[in-house]
Amino acid sequence: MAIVSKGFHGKRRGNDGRTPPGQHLTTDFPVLSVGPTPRVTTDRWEFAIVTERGETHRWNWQQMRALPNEKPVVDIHCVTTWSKLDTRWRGVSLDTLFDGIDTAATHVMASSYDGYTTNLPLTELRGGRAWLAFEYDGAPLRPEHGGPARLLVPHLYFWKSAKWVSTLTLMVRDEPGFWERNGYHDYGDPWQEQRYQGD
Ligand SMILES: Nc1nc2c(c(=O)[nH]1)N[C@H]1C(S)=C(S)[C@@H](COP(=O)(O)O)O[C@H]1N2
Ligand SMILES: [Mo]
Repeated sequence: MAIVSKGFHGKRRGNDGRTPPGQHLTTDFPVLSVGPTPRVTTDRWEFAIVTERGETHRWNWQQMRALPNEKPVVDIHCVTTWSKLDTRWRGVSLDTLFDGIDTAATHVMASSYDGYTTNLPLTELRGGRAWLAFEYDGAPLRPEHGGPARLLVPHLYFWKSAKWVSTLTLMVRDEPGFWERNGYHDYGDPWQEQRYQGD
């Protein structure tokens, strides 16, 4: 009897082990935005982390760009079922931005220049797994993809990666963001298929 692994002739999607259940791979880069692209220029750009006590830590573009940055190569997964492998970014690790900020918070609300919000547990933004990304594929991040800078949290569904992010608000309890109030999952792990509340 020939030894042929079942997976070899199978038509299962995601049999590369990198495509979460219910996802298919794409090579293009779809744009998904709730509203129009806000035009934010780097001379007006500002990013802030606000603690649960209301203390605000601010960076303008030059200050943010003076921080050490990294070049993550990561897989991204959109809840609308596309996944894209080996996407290349450049950005500041959120560990660097949170460094020296004293907080007892458990959750974070990310808010963006277009009014978009999304909630995440603080631990998901730490440990070298999340970035404030300002380059994609060797070029400045294009406005439709969140430029000048967006959150990049690739281990969660891509709606958690807020484009045009302006503020991270530290919270001592969880609160739903825009899509989460509209039925999307609070956590959003693509490997657990946490698409909707209750998944
Ligand atoms: N500010 C903002 N961030 C956002 C969105 C948005 O509408 N506004 N859409 C989210 C969704 S649902 C996805 S899938 C990704 C899409 O990112 P892309 O347009 O770069 O592919 O951005 C996320 N971040
Ligand atoms: Mo999405």
